[in-house]
Amino acid sequence: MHFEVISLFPEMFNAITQSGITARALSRALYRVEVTNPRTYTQDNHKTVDDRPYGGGPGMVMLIEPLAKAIVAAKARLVANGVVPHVVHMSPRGLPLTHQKVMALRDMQGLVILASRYEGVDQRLLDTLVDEEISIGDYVLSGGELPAMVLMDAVIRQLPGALGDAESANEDSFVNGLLDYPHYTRPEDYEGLVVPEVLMSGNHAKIREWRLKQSLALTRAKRPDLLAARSLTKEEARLLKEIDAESH
Ligand code: 4FV
Repeated sequence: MHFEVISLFPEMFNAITQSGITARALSRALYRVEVTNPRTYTQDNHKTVDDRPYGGGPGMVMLIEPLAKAIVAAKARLVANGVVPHVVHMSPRGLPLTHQKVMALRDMQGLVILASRYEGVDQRLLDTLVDEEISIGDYVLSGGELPAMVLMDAVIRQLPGALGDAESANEDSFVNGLLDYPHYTRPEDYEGLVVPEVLMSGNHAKIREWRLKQSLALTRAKRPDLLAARSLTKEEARLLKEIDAESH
């Protein structure tokens, strides 16, 4: 996977290239990342990348030229590496980032990710060079860098070899379409709060069933929309009936 990121704050991306699973994956060459500052593609002394909006209104809009040149150069680098580029702009106006979307992006060879700032980007750039807009949630941030890193982190984790056994467990939350079950570790008794007995039983069938039931109960309570979006196995239907019976 080749990431070509366009951002006014390239140094922010140290957060994923210097730490943790994403840093390890980079050191193992599971992906490559290049971050370009669009100021590189300005001609004026002030390296201007924004200007006032036509039609008035608050804030500034990012100029098309520096961004267009940066995107074209990034796409050319991907093509030169035999990679088909897909251009993503991080924006509250985008489609929500979901596990399904992460998996679709993971299967691509190269992503150009535009992390914008200010009020937004000249629409003509979006109309001509951006393939899709993706949002990480219905709120407004100061820039697209954190959303870009959220997307990159989620995609990198899905690259073959990125996760060892220790990390792969918490993939379950959205792989099976349910919220993750509760986790416990030492001590067995913390100020009188004890670990559920089933987890100490060594009975793996019972532990698996308990975890699935916990996931179903949590998902029903907190994200019924996820349950509605998936078909249930016979076992899940049975467990949900038990949950309902126990809650009345
Ligand atoms: C955002 C989001 C987001 C909007 C204006 C950057 C900011 C500023 N991106 N999901 N939510 N972007 O808030 O992706 O330019």
